[in-house]
Amino acid sequence: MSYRTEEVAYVQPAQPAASALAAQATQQRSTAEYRALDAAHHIHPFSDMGSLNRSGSRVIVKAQGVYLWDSEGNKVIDGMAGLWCVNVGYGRKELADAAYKQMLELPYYNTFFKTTHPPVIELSALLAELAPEAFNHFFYCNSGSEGNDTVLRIVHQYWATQGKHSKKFVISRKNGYHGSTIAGGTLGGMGYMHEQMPSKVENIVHIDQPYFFGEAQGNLTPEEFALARAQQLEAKILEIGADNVAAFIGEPFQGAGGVIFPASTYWPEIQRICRKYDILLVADEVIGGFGRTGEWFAHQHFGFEPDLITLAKGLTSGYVPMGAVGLHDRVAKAIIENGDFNHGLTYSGHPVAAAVAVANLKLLRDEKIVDRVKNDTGPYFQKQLRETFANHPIIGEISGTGLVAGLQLAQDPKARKRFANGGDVGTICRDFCFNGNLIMRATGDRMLLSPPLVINKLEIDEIVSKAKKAIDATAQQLGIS
Ligand code: PXG
Repeated sequence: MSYRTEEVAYVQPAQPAASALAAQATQQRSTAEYRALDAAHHIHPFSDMGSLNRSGSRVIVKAQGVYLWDSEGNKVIDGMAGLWCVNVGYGRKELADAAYKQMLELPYYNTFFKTTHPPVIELSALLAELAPEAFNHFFYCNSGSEGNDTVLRIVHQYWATQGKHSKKFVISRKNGYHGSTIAGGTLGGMGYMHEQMPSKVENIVHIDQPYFFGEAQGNLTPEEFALARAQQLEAKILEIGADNVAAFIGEPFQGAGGVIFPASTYWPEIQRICRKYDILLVADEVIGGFGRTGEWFAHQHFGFEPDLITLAKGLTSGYVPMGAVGLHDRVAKAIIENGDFNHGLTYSGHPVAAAVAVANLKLLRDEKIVDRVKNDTGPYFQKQLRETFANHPIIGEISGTGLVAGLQLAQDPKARKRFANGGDVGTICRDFCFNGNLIMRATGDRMLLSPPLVINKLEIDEIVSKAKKAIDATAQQLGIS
């Protein structure tokens, strides 16, 4: 390859007609060619590449609203909003326009060295307007994982400013998910990720999750069980020593871990314990943030007040990568008034990402999309799921609120008995969904739904009826009726 571009006169290529451009943009090669090239050169995240390369990936070529199209022309309804992120749905021109305009105006400048720029200023002011009252400051990064790395840095700095240097431990939960950087992976409680990590971040420990269906013993009610699980935090703090504990982090509801919704007793007790022992409370809002539960932030649904919130995904509806951490005033004050905070990324507050985030948040606000999830589509979605699967022979529990749900597949729903070989049945069901042109994610034997927040009732009906078909087919394959 030659880099001697100065010798080459640049010739503007002839512009193809708009329709030809669109065809090119969506598909330039046959499915077989795409698959062969993908297998030859692309390592996918969280995948067994040998087996994937043998079967071939599904090639997604375009999207609009709540629908995706693959390279074979199949129209697929996206029950997962991409990976829990495309909150405003696909194809919103406002976001593309914001990116285009910003790229021409100022595609990049940094926010180090005493500089800033309009998009990041507008975004910060808008987030302060949309977030709960005490959240007025935001630090930016590119992803949820980096957001949680940033959380660790802020927590550490906060306690240093308070002169409490021994407060180093962060408590998190088994089966929580906080990303896949070394810090995110350590904070998360996924054993299969820990096994493959070269090393872990120090001073991170885990307590049990509030997973009632799978882990409650005896005759505990969901409320009693959730309270007991929250009280494990207190036991862990006493074991480590409150002077050594810096923070507790949790997703208000566990997303990747299976849409696990704790009973109402859980978060108030966690908050009480954090306050009692002077421990920062961090809500990882990467999935729950920006309307998923019908509130702007999921911690508002559960009624607690965190000190830090991690944001990503719905911040830009996934159109471009961006993450952030929101700081409660009391934490922000300590960070602002105590000298250098030595943390930052080339793309902290990237102008194009910030411009897209602003356009996205304005859509969520001005089109009253979050309100609709709370008062209309969310309740409808939950009702349809609960009615459709009432007394279903392999559905043990439906969790969720707003536009997020987890369906527990179970051998004996009434006895809360799960299938042996956790995950096998989920995979069978997931494959039926896939073949039925519904994207529904499986975590073990829980089937997860988290559609774009702009979904309408007809589209909700389509998801629910396709999910029913897939779950019925799964039951039939298992010989259960
Ligand atoms: N926190 C939470 C609560 C998340 O769900 C992250 C942090 C990390 O964000 P980034 O942007 O670094 O990926 C996440 C991400 C799945 C799945 O299969 C879930 C996530 C990511 C990829 C796959 O459910 N959540």
